[in-house]
Amino acid sequence: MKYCNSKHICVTPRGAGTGLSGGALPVYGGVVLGLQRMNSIVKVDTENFQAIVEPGVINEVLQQTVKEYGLFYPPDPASKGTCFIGGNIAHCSGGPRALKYGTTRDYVLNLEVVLPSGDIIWTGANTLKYASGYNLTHLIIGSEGTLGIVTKIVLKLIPFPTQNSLLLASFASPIDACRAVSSIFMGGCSPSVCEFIEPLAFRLAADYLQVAFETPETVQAYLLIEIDGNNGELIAKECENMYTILTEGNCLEVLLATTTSEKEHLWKLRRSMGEASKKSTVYKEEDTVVPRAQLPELFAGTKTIAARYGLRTVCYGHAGDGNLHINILKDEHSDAYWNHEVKEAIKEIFRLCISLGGTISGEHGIGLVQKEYLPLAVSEIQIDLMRNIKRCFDPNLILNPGKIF
Ligand code: 2HG
Ligand code: ZN
Repeated sequence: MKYCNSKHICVTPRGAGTGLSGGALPVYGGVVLGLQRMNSIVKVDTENFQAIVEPGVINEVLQQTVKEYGLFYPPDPASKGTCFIGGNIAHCSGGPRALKYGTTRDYVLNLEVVLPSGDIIWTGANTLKYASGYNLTHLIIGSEGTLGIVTKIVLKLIPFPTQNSLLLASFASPIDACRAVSSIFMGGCSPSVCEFIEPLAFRLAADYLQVAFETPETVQAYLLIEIDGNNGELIAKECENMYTILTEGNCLEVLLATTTSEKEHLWKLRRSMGEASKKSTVYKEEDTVVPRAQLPELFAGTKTIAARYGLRTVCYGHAGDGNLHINILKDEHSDAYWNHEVKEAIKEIFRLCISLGGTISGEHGIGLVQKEYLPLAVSEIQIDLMRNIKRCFDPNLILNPGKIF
């Protein structure tokens, strides 16, 4: 870093490259700094419930390692079998279980960071509480590799929840499904996962995985809901309450996955929906997020806008967080249409999302592909503050240039 900084050579840090906003692309050339070889789990501290890892550790490898000690690292992006912890820090990654357990930000205590100058700092302390000046740890989390390169991560762990139930509720109306999401919480339930899924997403995933998954014509939306904990009776009681709420919310049927293989089958389908969409056609994936009671309006408005532009979309995502992934499918549209008119459709969807109290990215970040839309969501003053913070960390602007703003 010292050399590149002195020579004004761009450096783009890169983890596993599973990011969805082009954040690890070296758009100005220079050096791509691969972190895959910094892949050791330095320590699992079973007394303090902490893990110290390097950025190139795969998310699921960490989860499986700490599970052997009865501990849990909850953040579970769909790409958890491939993505690195370092990339999860860069984007403050979420995933289905963020609903109950929070996102990456909620588990990071301290970071060793190499600054563009080559100086090495720790941003916090290995403590569960921190109020010793500005929180530089949280400033680095979500900075998409533009402020510093994370070389060690101290994570908080929690006890592993030993039991869970997985429900699949089907609805004739996607609006009813979206409405049921806030009813579930207002009815006193606190699921660990509450995913909204359109049937097309299941069909694409089933084709991609070459497995069977029937989506009857009558079903126009699903909710995939998990309830977890350590007390089977309490979980069963909450499932009954959930069943009552879903039935009152016009659901057609509620299936309970009881065996591990049934649960794994559903999760495999859910987690491959992004890849399946990509495999079926060129697509633009959006990561809109609104207060969850506004999901019905976001979904309905999106479909109206897409129809007006003749665009097919497939929607799924973390409904409990109000975080809806809208995958816009290119299909047979021309490149010209795809690169111009479709951007107008995206702006309309983002304006709708913001008008509902939301913003343009809940977990995938801005990177390269959402940069042009950021001013829709944040003010010029906010962007100026971000620019000044960037200049403070990286006065020569060599680190991951061209991203976010
Ligand atoms: C998911 O929730 C990921 O599946 C990826 O955030 C979403 O690729 C996508 O659209
Ligand atoms: Zn997601």
